[in-house]
This record gives sequence, structure tokens and C-alpha cells, in this order.
Amino acid sequence: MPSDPRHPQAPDKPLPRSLRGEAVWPPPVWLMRQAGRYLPEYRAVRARAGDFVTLCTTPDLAAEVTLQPIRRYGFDGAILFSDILMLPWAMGQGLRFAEGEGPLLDPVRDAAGLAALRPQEALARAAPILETVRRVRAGLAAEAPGTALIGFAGSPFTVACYMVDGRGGGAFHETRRLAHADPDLFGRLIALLAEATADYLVAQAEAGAEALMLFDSWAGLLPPAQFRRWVIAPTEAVARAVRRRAPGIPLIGFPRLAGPMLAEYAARTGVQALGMDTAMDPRWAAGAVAPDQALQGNLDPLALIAGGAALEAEARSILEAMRGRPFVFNLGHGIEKTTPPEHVAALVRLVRAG
Ligand code: 1CP
Repeated sequence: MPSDPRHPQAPDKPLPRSLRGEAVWPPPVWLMRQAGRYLPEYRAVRARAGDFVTLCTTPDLAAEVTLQPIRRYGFDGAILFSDILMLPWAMGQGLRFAEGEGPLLDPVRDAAGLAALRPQEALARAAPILETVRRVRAGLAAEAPGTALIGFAGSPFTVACYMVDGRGGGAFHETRRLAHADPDLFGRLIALLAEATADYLVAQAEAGAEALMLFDSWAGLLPPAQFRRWVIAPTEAVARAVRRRAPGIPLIGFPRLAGPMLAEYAARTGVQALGMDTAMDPRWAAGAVAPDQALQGNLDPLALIAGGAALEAEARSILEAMRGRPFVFNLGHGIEKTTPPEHVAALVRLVRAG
């Protein structure tokens, strides 16, 4: 059945079928951060690019590293090579990736900082990233016609964590303090991000993305009332805009470490699929979301480093829990850079054997 009006000849691919609620078996498989430093061919291109932002904004190079893991492993999904922080960058916020320090941004903490952002220019500045989407889609058509292209963005809350604190690390005290102390200012940042994120995801769908993912890596930091206000409500707004403006393109929500709040997130945001983090019990999740909402996840990235019998046991237990329902095999968080590439090949073989 044709699934995409812009590509009427394309057969429906396993990944979007699962994400739309079909119990495809064996399940489609891809891995978060599948393009990255565990692959020697990535390290070579990364060295050629020099800095990370240049890599993300040079369509030839970004498309090449997106396709590298597809050539090696034949994954069902190719995730656009970019970063959740490229949206703040496109809105004019200073961003650099310091060696060994991770991302550093010029923090936005007051009304003047908020007013200095230029969301109306974001799509124009993101043009090279959208060009990468077009090139990857064309590359997949030629090289891997069964692999679907996944576009993505960070959730408003998780992106705000980096914008306000100005760095990663996982504590985000400035952001969490601001959300309590000045909910009016923080709410304006979240609203601005929700709109810009929807525009950015729709633009990726128009450029050829066949599924979309919203990374909410730090959702689990919030107490329930704040989770409803800063995670569920803005995600619902993004999902509504995507449904209206990119109909038929499934959206995966990934509220990492949300625990029992996953149930409310699944019921209220309107996302088609839910990413499960490493700590989530897949059987519990299957009872917490609607039967036609796909689940994705959630192998421990450390089991993938370990390999062998431990990897096999963990992977099989997830497959058994998910059999018979819409499911996409993935990790519970990004692949680690010390992962032996041959363990990834063994995992894909195991999943494909059902
Ligand atoms: O030098 C390098 O190669 C930089 C390492 C790297 C890579 C490979 C960064 C810096 N980003 C990426 C790519 C990336 N990031 C992708 C695309 C490729 C793929 O998945 O194969 C995606 C989807 C992301 C998403 C991302 N970036 C998230 C959400 C997922 C997650 O891991 O929780 C987050 C939180 C980021 C921020 C970020 N970018 C980079 C780093 C090191 C970090 C984390 C910083 C921190 O909080 O400590």
C-alpha cells in the first residue's frame, strides 16, 4: 500500500508500518546513535569535518554518516545525522562542542535572552539539514529501499535544559529552578520551542522523513505536576501540529526515565509510538499504553558492549515481552562509543530471526 503521497511508488516499509500500529514480525530494528564514534568510518568523516556543527551542516558529510550504519547492518530505520541542539543553533543561540566537555551554549535565562532568539529564521538557517534529509532519502531509494528515514528533534523541555543551563551533564539545576521560580518566563520559552519544533519536524517530513522522533531525554527529572505542564502539554501541541500538517507520518515520543508517567504521556500527548528507556519494564509498558500504540526499545546499551550470552538473553526477553504487538527493536538509550561493531551485527541477526 502506498504510504507517502510524494513517493507513490514506494512500498510500505516495515518501520512505519509498526509505528502505525501493525504487529510486524520479526520487528523492525534500528539503534539510537547508530551513526557515531563506535564506527571507524564515522570517526574518519568526523575528523575530516573538523567540528561537530560543521559535520551537521554539510549535507554531503551528514548524509554519508547517516548511511554508514545502514550499509553495514541494513537497519530498518536511518536516523538523520544531526543533533537536538541544532534547533537552538538555528534560532541564533551560540553553540559549540568542546572536546571532552560536550555541548556549550550561551545560556538563555532572562527576558532579554529570550527576545534575542530568532525562531522566525530557524528554518532558513536549518536549510543544510533539510538538504541532508533530501539526500538521505534519495540515497536510501538507491541503496536500501526497505529502510525508512527518521527525522527528529529534542522535546521543548529537553532542549530548554541545554538552552538555560548552557551545558549538558544531567543536573540542569538552573532550568529546573527557573521552571519553579518564573513559570511565566519559562512557559514563554517552552511555547516558543513547541512552535519552532513543530515547524522543524514538519519541514523534515516535507523533505522526505518517513517517521519522526521527539527526544525527551530529561523528562524524568520533573515531578508529576511539572511533567504535565512542561512535558505532556507541549508534546501534545507538537503532536497535534504534526498530525495536521504532516498527516500519516508517525511520531515517536521518548520521555526518558518517565517511569509510571509514561501511561499519562501515552494517553494524552497523541504520539503514535513510545520509546522505552533502559529502566522500563516492557511488559508493564505494554499494559500502560494503547494496544495500537507501538513500543520501541529498550536493550541496555551495556549489554550490547558485553555481547555473547548476556546480550542474547536480554534481547530475547524483550522480544518475548513484545511478541504479537506493534514493536520496534532498539536500545534504551544511545549506543556507547566502546561498543564492538561485531556485537551490533550479532544483535541484528538475532532480532531478524524473530
Ligand atoms: O564528537 C562527536 O562525534 C559528538 C557526539 C555526538 C553525536 C554522534 C553528539 C554530541 N550528537 C551526536 C548525534 C546525535 N545526537 C543524533 C544523530 C545520530 C544518531 O542517532 O545516530 C541524535 C538523534 C542525537 C540526539 C541527542 N543529542 C540527544 C537525545 C538523545 C540522548 O542521547 O539522550 C541529546 C540529549 C543530545 C545532546 C548531545 N549532543 C552531543 C552530546 C555529547 C550530547 C549530550 C550532552 C550531555 O547532556 O552530556
